[in-house]
Amino acid sequence: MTRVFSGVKPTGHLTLGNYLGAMRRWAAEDQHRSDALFCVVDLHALTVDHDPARVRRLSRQAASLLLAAGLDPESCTVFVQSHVDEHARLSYVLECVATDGEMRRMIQYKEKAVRERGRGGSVRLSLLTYPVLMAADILAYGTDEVPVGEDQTQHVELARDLAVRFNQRYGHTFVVPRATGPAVAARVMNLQEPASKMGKSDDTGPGIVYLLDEPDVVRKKVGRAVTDSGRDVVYDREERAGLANLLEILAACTGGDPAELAGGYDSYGALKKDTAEAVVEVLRPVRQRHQELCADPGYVEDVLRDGAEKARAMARPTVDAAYRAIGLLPPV
Ligand code: AQP
Repeated sequence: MTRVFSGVKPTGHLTLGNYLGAMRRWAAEDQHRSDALFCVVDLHALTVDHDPARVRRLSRQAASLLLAAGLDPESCTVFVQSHVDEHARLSYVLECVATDGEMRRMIQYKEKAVRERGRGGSVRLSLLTYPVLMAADILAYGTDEVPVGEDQTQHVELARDLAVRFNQRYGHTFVVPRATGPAVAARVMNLQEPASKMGKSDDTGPGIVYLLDEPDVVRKKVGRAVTDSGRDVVYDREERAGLANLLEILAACTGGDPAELAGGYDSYGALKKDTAEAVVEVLRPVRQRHQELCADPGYVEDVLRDGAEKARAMARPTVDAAYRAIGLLPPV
């Protein structure tokens, strides 16, 4: 059976981009057709300036939102990365096959390094090596497919390269994974800055729809989305980025095609109104289920405990095999 692995990083409140680009598909498709693991990748949240209490809070919330989005522990494994030591164990070994040049070429590293410096901070070494830890997340489980939004495909490519290189040098150890992306909304853009991705750790609150935003907040944010000074509604990602983003969000929420949907509108106002309502409807069940789960924290804890146990058992043989293959002495 196909093995699927993916995760979310608790660096902020989860967004519509996380949902449309990744989580919705995990719940609707991946968990049913594959042997899937989904993870709150909390170690990755330590790569930028962070508040420990906030990371803990966001990790719990992310786990609860994964379940609220429809992940069913009967169908897949849901767990927290730091609860499974194998990720960090394998990461070090993969650092021994990765190069610093590869790390410095990663687009997310370059963008986030600039942002961290702009905020007056320094760049943590872990931000540079983060893609290696992500490769370890993926390779530890013999993953075939990694369903991600567009921003993560470069990191999955790196995981592929490291798997191939390791296998060539030290003998076949890892399955070589591939990224899979959604047909629409692979890259949901910031409503206020349509040239930038809607990112959960950005500073532009009004441009980001969070999964737990109240319906009226969603309406306000979509209603105030930056478009352009034109009047006609056309789908053009290059020239009309703000408009294209709204059409893609609407298409992703209603199952339509962005270019075809554009033909049905003669004003920006009507498009914004329909997009806002479509988003409100898509998020309604997630918010409701999240509220129910908040009232039952013991359930979420049980899911995470069982998930970590299953994940550990799945990862250990591959990570042990990698240790042997690269030349480490087995424990006596
Ligand atoms: N704007 C987006 N459009 C489509 N997909 C997106 N994803 C994230 N943002 C968008 C996808 O969501 C999954 C989980 O993302 P992540 O938690 O690993 O973080 P990220 O990719 O670094 O994106 P964020 O949410 O913007 O976090 P920060 O601000 O911390 O960098 C991934 O599959 C991702 O592709």
